[in-house]
Amino acid sequence: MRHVYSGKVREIYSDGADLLLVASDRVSVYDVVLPTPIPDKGALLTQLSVWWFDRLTDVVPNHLVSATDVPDEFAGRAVRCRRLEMVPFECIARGYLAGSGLREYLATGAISGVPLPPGLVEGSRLPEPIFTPTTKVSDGGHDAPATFDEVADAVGTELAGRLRELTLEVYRRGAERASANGIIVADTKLEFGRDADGELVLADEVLTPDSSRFWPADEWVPGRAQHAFDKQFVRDWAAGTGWDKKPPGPEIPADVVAATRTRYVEAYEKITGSHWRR
Ligand code: Q0N
Repeated sequence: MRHVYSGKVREIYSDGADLLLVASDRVSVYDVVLPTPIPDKGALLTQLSVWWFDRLTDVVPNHLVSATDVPDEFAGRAVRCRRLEMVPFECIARGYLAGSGLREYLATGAISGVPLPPGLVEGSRLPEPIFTPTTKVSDGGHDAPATFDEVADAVGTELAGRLRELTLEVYRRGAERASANGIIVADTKLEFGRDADGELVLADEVLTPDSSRFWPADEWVPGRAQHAFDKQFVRDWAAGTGWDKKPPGPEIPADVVAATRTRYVEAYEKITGSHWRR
């Protein structure tokens, strides 16, 4: 096994023909990883992603090989997947206005070239979900918006159109299931690749709180920053410490760790409808 990638909260290993995607219990706020783990976070997100992959096979095939055939030290928080030729764009669907999409809308009235009506505010629901791809910027920079035409120029119009359709369909499925259980999926980021036969395959993780913005539906108030379903306790506590949001971040107190773990368990249980046990 060879370590091939380190992200803020995940690692990738190469294992023969396969890759192992390993989720840690690390949590980041304000783009900084804090020194205190959230117990089970890696497993909860991995199992939620696996649950979604299984329920989306009628929409798109995925890269999963096994969620159980992984080394013991990673049990529950890793997946074995097929190595793909990755599409060099992050495929993002947005149903609500937040984050970089909000900033781009306020500056230009559009996101990734998709025009939006005037008068929207932070947290607004969009008239319909939109496809707002970004290009991956290497060495840790933030991703840059790409228009549909830029994606089409890079990968061809047909593939670009399929990426848009699949991304929006995955978002609609996720948003519908979550909203029936009190969670708004404001947006979600997908990654696709192509297998040896050239077939388009869904990769990375799907519809987790790390790859998507989850908001508690009963606290949704357009016109202000929305509460994060998962990280709000950490954010509120961190802001209250006077920390300047530069690394290193502060240790998280036990009560905030416990409340945050409960939120990840709740996200898993509300979406899958099954009990988290371990
Ligand atoms: C791959 N990434 C993107 C956070 C950042 N199935 C695959 N085959 C080949 N390469 C990749 C995958 C997948 N998934 C995707 N890097 C390599 C970086 N992400 C990946 C997960 O961690």
